[in-house]
Amino acid sequence: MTDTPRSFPTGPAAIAGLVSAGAALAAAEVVGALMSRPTATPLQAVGAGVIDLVPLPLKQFAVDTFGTADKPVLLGGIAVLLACAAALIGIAATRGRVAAVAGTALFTAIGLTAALTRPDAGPLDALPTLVGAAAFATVLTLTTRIPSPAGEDAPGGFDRRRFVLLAGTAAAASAAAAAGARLVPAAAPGGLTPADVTLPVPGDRAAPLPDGVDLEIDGLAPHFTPNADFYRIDTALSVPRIDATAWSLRIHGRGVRDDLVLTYEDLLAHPDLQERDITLACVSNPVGGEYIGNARWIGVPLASLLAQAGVRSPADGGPADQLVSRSDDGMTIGTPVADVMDGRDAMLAVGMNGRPLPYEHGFPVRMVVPGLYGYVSACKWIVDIELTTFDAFDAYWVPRGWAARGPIKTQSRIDTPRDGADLRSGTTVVAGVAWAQHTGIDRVEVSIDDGPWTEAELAPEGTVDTWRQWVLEWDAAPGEHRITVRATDRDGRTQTSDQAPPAPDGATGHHSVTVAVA
Ligand SMILES: Nc1nc2c(c(=O)[nH]1)N[C@H]1C(S)=C(S)[C@@H](COP(=O)(O)O)O[C@H]1N2
Ligand SMILES: [Mo]
Repeated sequence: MTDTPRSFPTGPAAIAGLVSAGAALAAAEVVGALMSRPTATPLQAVGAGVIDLVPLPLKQFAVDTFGTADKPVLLGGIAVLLACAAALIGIAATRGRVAAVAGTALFTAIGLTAALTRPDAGPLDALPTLVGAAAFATVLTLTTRIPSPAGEDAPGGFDRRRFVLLAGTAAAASAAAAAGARLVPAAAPGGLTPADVTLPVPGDRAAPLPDGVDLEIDGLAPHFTPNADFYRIDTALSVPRIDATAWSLRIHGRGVRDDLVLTYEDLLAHPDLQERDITLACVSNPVGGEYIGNARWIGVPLASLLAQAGVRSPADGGPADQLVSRSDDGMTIGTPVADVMDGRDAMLAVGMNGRPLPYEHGFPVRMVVPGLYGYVSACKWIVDIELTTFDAFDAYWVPRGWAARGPIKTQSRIDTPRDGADLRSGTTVVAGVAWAQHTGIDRVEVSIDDGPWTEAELAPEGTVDTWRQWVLEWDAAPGEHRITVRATDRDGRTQTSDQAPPAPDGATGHHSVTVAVA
C-alpha cells in the first residue's frame, strides 16, 4: 500500500477497493466451504451477529416488511455497507497508507469478532476471515500500486491499461473462486443425508382422517402443508447440514436420574415411534399471516424418553420446570416440562409428511409440541436437552423481548377471497382455516361489513392438534365489502377483536379482507 503515485484517480481507487473486497469475500467463501463451516465466513458471521443483536422492534419491522426474505435483505444490506467502506479504503490506499491499514484492520476485527463469538464457534473459525483479509491486502496493494512509466510524481502517471488488466483479473478470479466454493459438497462424504434415510413405519399410526377434512376449495390452504411450501422461520443464515450418523442427543440436568444419550439409529428403532398430525405456528405470525403449517410427523414421544431418564413433571414434584433444547447452531429454546409431560404428543420428530425431515426443517431431529408456538418448543437441529428452571435460565428469545411461555392463541384466517379481490355479485365461497392447537376449534363465525356474526360450516376435525378448515357461502351484493372472521375454541374462548402485535406472546385481533363486488 506504499509507493502509490499521487495522481492515482479516485474512480479507479474506489474500484480497487471494491475488487479487493470481492477477493476477500471469495477467498473467505472458499476457505469456509473447504472447512464445511459456511457460518464462519465473515459475511455470514456478521449477519448472524446482527440477527442476534437487533432489538425486537427492528426485527419485527424486518419480518413485517420483508417476510422470509429478511435474510437475503440483511446480507445484501451488509454487502452494500461493506462495498461503500471498501471503496473508501481503496481511495485511502492511494492517498496514504495509515487510513487504509486502519480500515482493513477494523473490518478484519469485526469479521473475527463475529466469527469467534458464534455460539458454536471454535478457534479455527478465524481462518476464513484471516485468509479474506490477506486476499484484501494483497489485491489492494497490487491494484493501487501500479508503477507509472512517467515516474511517480508525473501527472497522468496512472497506467489505465495495467490497472484494468489487474483489477479485471482479480475480479474474474474472485468470481471463479466464489463459484467454485459453491461446488464443494455440503455434507461430509459418507454422511447420512435425508436422501439416504428410509423411515420405518411407526407402530403407533396417526388416527385415520375423517372424510372431508380437506374441503378442496381453490385458494384455501390444504389440510397438509407440503414440505416445500412449509413456512421456515429460524436465525440460521446457512442451514445446518448434519450427518445423521454423527448426530447424538444428550438429555441431562436437574432431576435426571440417568443421563440419556440417543443416536439417530436409537430413535428410528425406538419401540414407541409414533405418527401424529400437528399444526406448527410461529409467534411472529401476524393476524392473517402465513407462518403456520400442518404436517404429519413421525417421532419418539418426548415424555417416554424423559421418563426413561427418571424425570418427573413439576406436577409430580419434579425439580425442573423448564426443558431447554439446544441446537447444533447454538439456538436455545425453553419449554415447560409440565406441558411436554401432560399427555400431549410432544415428540422428537424424525419424519415430516412421510419424508425424513428436510434440512430446512431440522434434519436429523427436531422437537414438536402441540399447542406451543415454535419459539418455545420446536427446536430444529436439536443436539441437547437440559432440565432446568425458568428462574435459572433465559432461552434465546426471552432477553430479546418475547415471553418465556408461549401457548398458541386461538386464531382464524380468511384464505379466499384474497384481500383486494374483484368479485362478481352472487354466491361467493368464503373459506379459511382456524386453529386452537390442543384445545380444538368449536365455532367459526363470519361478519360482513361489521354486521351480525354468521356461523360458518366447519370441516371435520383432523385432531385437536391440527387446524380446521371452514367455509361459508355468501350472497355478495355489488359494492365494497369487508369480510371478518373469528373463532371460538372448545374452552369457550372467542377471539378478541383487540389488535395486538406478535410480540411478546402472539398477535390478537380479527382477520379481515376487503373485496370489491361488481
Ligand atoms: N435451531 C433453531 N430451531 C428453531 C428456530 C431457530 O431459529 N433455530 N426457530 C423456531 C421458530 S421461531 C419456529 S416458529 C419454528 C419454525 O419451524 P419451521 O421453520 O420448520 O417451520 O422453529 C423453531 N425452531
Ligand atoms: Mo417462530
